[in-house]
Amino acid sequence: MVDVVVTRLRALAADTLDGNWEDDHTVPSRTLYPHQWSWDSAFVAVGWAHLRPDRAWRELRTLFAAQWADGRVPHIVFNPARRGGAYFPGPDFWDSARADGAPAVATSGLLQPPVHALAAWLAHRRAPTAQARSALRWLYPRLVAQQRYLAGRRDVGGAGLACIVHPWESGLDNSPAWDPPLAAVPADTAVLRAYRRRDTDHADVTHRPTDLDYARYVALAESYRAHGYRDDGLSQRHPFLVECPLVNAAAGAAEHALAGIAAVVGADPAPHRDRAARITAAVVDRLYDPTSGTFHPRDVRTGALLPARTVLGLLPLILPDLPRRQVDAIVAEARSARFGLAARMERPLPSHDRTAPDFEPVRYWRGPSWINIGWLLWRGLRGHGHPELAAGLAASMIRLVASAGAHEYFHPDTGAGLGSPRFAWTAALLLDVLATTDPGPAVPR
Ligand code: 9WN
Repeated sequence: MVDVVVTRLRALAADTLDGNWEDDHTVPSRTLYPHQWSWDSAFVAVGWAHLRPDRAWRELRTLFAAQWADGRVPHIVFNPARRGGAYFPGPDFWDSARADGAPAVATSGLLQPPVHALAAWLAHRRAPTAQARSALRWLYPRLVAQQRYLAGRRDVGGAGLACIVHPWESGLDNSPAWDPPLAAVPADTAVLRAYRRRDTDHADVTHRPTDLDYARYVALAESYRAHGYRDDGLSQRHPFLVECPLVNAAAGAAEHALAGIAAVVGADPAPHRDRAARITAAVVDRLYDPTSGTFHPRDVRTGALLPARTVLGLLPLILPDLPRRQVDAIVAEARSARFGLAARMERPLPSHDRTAPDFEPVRYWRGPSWINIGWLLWRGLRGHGHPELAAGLAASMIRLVASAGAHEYFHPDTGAGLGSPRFAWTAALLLDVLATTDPGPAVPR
């Protein structure tokens, strides 16, 4: 019976990925997100590696073909066949063609968490063929350039961590983590008279970021665009500068993955190990708060840690060399009533502290459960010797998709499917979880 469920889930995931495939990349969702997104592509490559490794490599090659001269990997690569008003902010808004070092294809000027080296490494481990080695040889210098950009131009705080200049760069756009620095961004919803949001054509308005959030997103993007997306002088002029635990933990995990990739392509792994150790030390030093016992983003403009206890605080667990003290602290935080992680989970993992007054169960990154976040934490738990908790989380994720489908996100109490119904990374990462897990009796029969 369980095998039947697993077979059905694999078919659903394969069908979802296939339905979102667009010749050389995968769209996150056919309705809401009709272009290529950066971290989505990395997660999707992990899934394609189980079905069609050729597509995993194609996906990553398409994304990195749009890398900027300075090494940044843009958070959106626009599909020229879909020009026009399919998504806001679209290519005309970003106007990348006018920026120095932008690629020929239209892109945004922002980045997203650098989970690509990890994805490439996992895809190679799943199918270590000649095709995979050749793709890794092509990707390696580009992945290194991506890391160099983060560690160089984006180290605005000067302490060895990358800064994000927009909440979209965290991937967790309207997380309560960003409320204090966003509140300091001058914006007026009247700006939205000049533009039209497209997200609310396809998704329930109560599930999405608010108009005030969007006004601030637009103001920040316009400010960065006005300076040609250059990073010099950010500390004097840019209104949002934050060191994010996820972006930096992903950068550290990327150096570990690059050490593995370097060995495959004949490069020296040692510098990657050194950089990984430095990033982990900086993440602990700058973002861990011994009083709260969890990680927080740091606002570089004020110097303060941002107080919300969101799921971002758990994600440094993906660092393989995270010290035991912080591993234990994250596990305690994850097991608390705030997140409810358990060997048998009663409810899905939320994206925000469910005991907080600003927890919102249906509004995007302010409470709902997301499979990519669960997958990252699941990997961290397995890597740090917590197989039972990892299995509990895996069973919870499998249950969500088995009962609601490959949705974009899920209600953190009821497990109901929310957002886009055929979402690429949900399908992709579910395949990875299924391939690594014995789902056991937790899967509904
Ligand atoms: C802005 C594509 C992306 C994800 C992000 C998610 C959402 C975009 C939006 O969709 O962001 O980048 O328009 O809301 O927050 O994590 O990569 O799936």
